[in-house]
Amino acid sequence: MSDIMTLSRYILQRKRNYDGATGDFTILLTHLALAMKVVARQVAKAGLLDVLGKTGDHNVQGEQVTKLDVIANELLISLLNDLPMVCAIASEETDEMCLTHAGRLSGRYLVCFDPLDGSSNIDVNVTIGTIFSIRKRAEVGCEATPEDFLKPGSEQVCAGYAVYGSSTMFVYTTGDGVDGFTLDPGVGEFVLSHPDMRIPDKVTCLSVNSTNRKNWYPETCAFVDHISSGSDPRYKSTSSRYVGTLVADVHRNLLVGGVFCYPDDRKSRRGKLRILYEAHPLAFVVEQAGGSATDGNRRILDIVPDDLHARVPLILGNTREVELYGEMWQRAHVAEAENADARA
Ligand code: AHM
Ligand code: MG
Repeated sequence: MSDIMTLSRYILQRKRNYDGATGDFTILLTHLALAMKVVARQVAKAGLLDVLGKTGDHNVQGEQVTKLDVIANELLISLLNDLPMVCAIASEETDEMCLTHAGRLSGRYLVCFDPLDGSSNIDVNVTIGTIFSIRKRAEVGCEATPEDFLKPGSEQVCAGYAVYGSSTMFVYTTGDGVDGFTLDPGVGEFVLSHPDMRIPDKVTCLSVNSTNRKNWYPETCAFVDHISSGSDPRYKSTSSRYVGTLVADVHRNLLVGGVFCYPDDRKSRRGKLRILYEAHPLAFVVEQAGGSATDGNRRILDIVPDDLHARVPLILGNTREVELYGEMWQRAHVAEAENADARA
């Protein structure tokens, strides 16, 4: 191997092309990547932690054995806490926003994350991941407030994720395409393996939890039936794939083409997935890879959350299918309004 493009080299090279760069963003992103390397190491030992955990709540070194999502959350918070460019953190695992020690007054960046996405898969050794999103606040010199986070997804300056699968990958965008890096465990570095990722224009996978069908609204039934019926040649080789880890489903669909769908339904009226920690960052990545994301009626990146933990219906992947879902949503809502008029 005569050359190796590590994540840090790559970020530094990009920085040279950007006037006015202070290096703050480079430091922030490399710390996030470091956190994900540490989480990957913990994930690799997950079964072992569990075995040790069963002997009591302490491992052989006398350390407390904690659940992996708590470990990942605490690790990310502690690394970001010491960075002077980060003023505040919002995590899916934490009720309130948290001001950092080092940057609470002067830091420009706000960071959101889902420390371990796919929690139900942790104990069964199935792919899980970490999702992150970075925003810049308008003013520095004062403490950030939760309102600083409650902005449209189009204001993110960077978003990405790590997937802890057969290998660990780190994928991110700063609004100029999407690049993917694979962790080389021997070197301990993320190495550029998937430059300029683009979602292929074919629907290899449809990812939806079909057991929720009993609660679905008509647009979701119509959409899934259209793709599954086999009548449209575009979906001849489409297959159902659902990991139950959002980031794993989205990552796979980004590589092979497909659409992920976690709609609102009669049981979860606002959907299940969180805007700040899941929908905004993954919509940013998917759009930058040539795809789209909607809640049925609105582009995900235009949605302004009304709460740090607000949820949203999420349909994302190939643009054609995301638009098709939007058309079915419109049709279903027009029909519903006509029925209501007829009854009045
Ligand atoms: P989590 O962040 O607590 O793991 O929950 C979100 C997860 C997503 O990763 C996944 O797409 C979804 O929940 C699966 O939900 P369900 O089991 O209802 O299909
Ligand atoms: Mg999640």
